[in-house]
Amino acid sequence: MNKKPAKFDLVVVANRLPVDREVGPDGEAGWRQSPGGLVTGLAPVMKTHDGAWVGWAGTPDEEIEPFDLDGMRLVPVPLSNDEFTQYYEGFSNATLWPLYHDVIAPPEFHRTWWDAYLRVNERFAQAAVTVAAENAVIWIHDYQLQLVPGMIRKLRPDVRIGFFNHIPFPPYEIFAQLPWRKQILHGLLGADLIGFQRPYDSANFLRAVRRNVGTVARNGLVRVTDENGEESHTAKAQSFPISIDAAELERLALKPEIQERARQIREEVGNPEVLMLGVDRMDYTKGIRHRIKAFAELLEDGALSVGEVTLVQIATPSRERLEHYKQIRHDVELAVGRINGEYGGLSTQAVNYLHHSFPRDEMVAFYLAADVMLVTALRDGMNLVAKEYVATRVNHDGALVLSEFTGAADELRQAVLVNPHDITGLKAGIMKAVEMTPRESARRMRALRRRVAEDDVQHWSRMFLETLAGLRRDN
Ligand code: ADQ
Repeated sequence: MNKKPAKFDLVVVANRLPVDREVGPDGEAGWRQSPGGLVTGLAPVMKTHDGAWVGWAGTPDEEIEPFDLDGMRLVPVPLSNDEFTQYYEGFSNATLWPLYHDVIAPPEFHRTWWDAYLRVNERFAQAAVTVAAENAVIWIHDYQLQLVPGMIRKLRPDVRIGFFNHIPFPPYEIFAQLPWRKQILHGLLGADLIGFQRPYDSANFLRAVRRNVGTVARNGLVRVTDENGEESHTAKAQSFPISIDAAELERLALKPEIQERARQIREEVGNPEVLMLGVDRMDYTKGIRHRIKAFAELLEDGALSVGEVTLVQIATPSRERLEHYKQIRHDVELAVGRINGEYGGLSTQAVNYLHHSFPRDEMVAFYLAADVMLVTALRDGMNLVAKEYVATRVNHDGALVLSEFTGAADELRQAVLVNPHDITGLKAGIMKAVEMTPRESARRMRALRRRVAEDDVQHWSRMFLETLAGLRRDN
């Protein structure tokens, strides 16, 4: 009973649809928009542009008809159980994810995973062109779908194609390990505009293009040729650092009930002088172990003491069937157990560890409760947690300790920047944040907040789409 036309002017393609399944009070299953940053950034343009979103609904072996939600057409792409294992867990998260994050864990290369990646990318491309109107804009997201731009260009030369990579693009020496590096580059070069988080990522990509595809890249422009050597189009690579819905977070941070909840959280952990917070997906890229090690050494040295200081570490469950994820969870839980055994008391914990997901309001209450936010990723495309913390500090207090290896560090220069591999330096960074005077905190926080408020996620999606629309079409 859809009244909307079957063709759309703006089509977003991402591995996941921006919805979660929800069972209503009547016991009927329905859908609810999931609170991700991507949907926040795109919702306004989706509504004004007659937009469709193509993606997987989250359960393998399930066929779902397209449906409408909150002014968007949602177009589910099915995945079989084997495809979930090979395309998603395998090629996306056990090959590409570690390869693109500085090989912190060793990537695995399996030809059967690649075959599944190819097949699933083809399905996403087909689904996207089926709903794209003549001359539509198709915006593809992230490392799971790097072949889709090239596939769409072959099927539909009339559409404009944008691609945005949410994770880093690795230095060539690492990328070169990938047996299918040429296919990936050709896939990405199918786009008119290829967006990255940082100029560094974009430069890495252009270097890989120069080394493998042989086309000359200048000012981020690549003259792309087809299989017959004929000039096909110009692709542009550029950085567009993603951000958050800063105004919405600020609105939540000003709500009296959320401020009250922040006070309760402090009370629940024993009203320490300093509450330190870590918020991450449970992922080996996030540097959770390094952070806990630095904290343990500070307790050992007597620089900090339990009772005065506590660390709240929230780690969302993630990719739990993969070996390296089982390992990191095991390592973190062992380290937390050790510290608490060594330094905790009956009613005071050194580390308060929570392995769950929380609603948005509760996350904001945690940010408000924290005097020091610890973001110590070993490599991270951007890191939205750092920006979220800043956006909620409506009283201009608190200090952010931020890894140099996050995209966010390019913009958030007034944070206490650290190299998480250097445990001595990390300890010094944590102490600097703990001992920072209110005046110094306020000076830094004001500058950080200005940056996050100006460059929010709406600005990000507008910049990307305007740049895409403004590119000269020469084919
Ligand atoms: P992620 O690796 O998931 O994102 P991040 O950017 O920090 O990392 O985003 C995590 C999001 O999940 C944040 O919005 C945070 O509030 C939320 N979150 C974390 N723990 C939670 C919990 N326990 N309960 C509820 N919400 C929780 C990838 C890339 C990043 C890039 C983003 C966006 O790896 O580098 O910044 O995409 O492009």
